[in-house]
Amino acid sequence: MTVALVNTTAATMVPGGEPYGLIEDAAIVIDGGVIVGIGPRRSMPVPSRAEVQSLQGRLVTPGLIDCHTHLVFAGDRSAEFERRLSGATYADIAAAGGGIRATVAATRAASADELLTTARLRLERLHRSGATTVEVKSGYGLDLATELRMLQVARRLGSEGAAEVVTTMLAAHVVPVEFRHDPDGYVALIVDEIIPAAVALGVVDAVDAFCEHLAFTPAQVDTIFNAAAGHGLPVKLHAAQLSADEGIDVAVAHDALSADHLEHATDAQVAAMAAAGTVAVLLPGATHTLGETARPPVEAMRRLGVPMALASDCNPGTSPVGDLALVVNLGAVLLGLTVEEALTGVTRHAAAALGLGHDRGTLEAGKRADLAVWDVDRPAEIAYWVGMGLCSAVWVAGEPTFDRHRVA
Ligand code: DI6
Ligand code: FE
Repeated sequence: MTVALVNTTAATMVPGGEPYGLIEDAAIVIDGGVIVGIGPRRSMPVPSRAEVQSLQGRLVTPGLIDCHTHLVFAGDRSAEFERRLSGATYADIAAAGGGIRATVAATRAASADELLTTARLRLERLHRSGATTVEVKSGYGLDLATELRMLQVARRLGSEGAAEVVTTMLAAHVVPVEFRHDPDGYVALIVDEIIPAAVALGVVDAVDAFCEHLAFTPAQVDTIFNAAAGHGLPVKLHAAQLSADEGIDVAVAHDALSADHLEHATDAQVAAMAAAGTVAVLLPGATHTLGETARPPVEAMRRLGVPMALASDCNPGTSPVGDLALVVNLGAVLLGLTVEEALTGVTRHAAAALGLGHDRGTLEAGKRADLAVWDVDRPAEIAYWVGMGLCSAVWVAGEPTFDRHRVA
């Protein structure tokens, strides 16, 4: 079926022309789930067989892409949040048996159905904030069975419709208690058993690790990335979130898709990322939730041309965030991105961070017809309004998944 969407302003996010790649009074022609033509309506040939639909004057952007989430998990850490508000630190809570370990215990105890039910609700909320592609990591299992269960649940979510899911193995999130005296033994388990089993089941699209003094060393990350390469899997890294080390250098050496967090990245590391084309994934939800004062070196990234993506980091400890419009706001307000940079961060650059830049992330002919439709006149409003829920319709691969105006 051919559809032509009209009566809309399109923020195509295609670089090089108008800010936001803006097209006023646009027509978008969709065929077979793909955009086959987009341009000003007066100069856009609309095939006579096309079903013409009005977007009622609303703004349309590419479907948003959340390229870093941990949205499969069990348990509840809102009490930790309350304790932090009254003075406890993230480290105090971890030392008292809370933090990531609490989520690992709850996730190990949860069935696939339980994980699926809670993760589905989170994915649905992200989708209703405009997300059409969502990356989902494992990393709260830290044993073979639970890591695989998390990834199977993520795959299943992706097969249910709504947003498309891309899966990432993060068995190297932290060292599980049972390996606390033998972290290299755990790395060997990841390399010898967990990654190969996930590959055999077809549930893993990329491999991630958390490089930090309280997690894994650069040398351990290097070992894990070598294993990923042996299976033909791309890699990415949680790097320089809490302290500086050589993690980013390891990521660049392995041609990582992205390095994420980066609050403590050095100038030399930013330059190395620019040279390698590594995407910087910035996660302002964690900055906000933890009240962190360190900021990623946005000015150096901008100057050297490192592509900056933004993501929710949706997780129960440091970023309980499930709305990409809020992430755009936080990227602008907390990290100092321009609104155009922030919107590029959840579209074109987020697609690049997932290795999907060839088929999504902008509105242009040849890309998937993944669209978010907004109750605003100008793109800047997506960053400006907070908590307004302004995404009013989403299309995935040429099909509307919901439209609040039409349902009303
Ligand atoms: N960095 C983080 O901020 C989260 N994981 C990571 O690698 C923390 C996740 C949690 O506290 O559950
Ligand atoms: Fe994360």
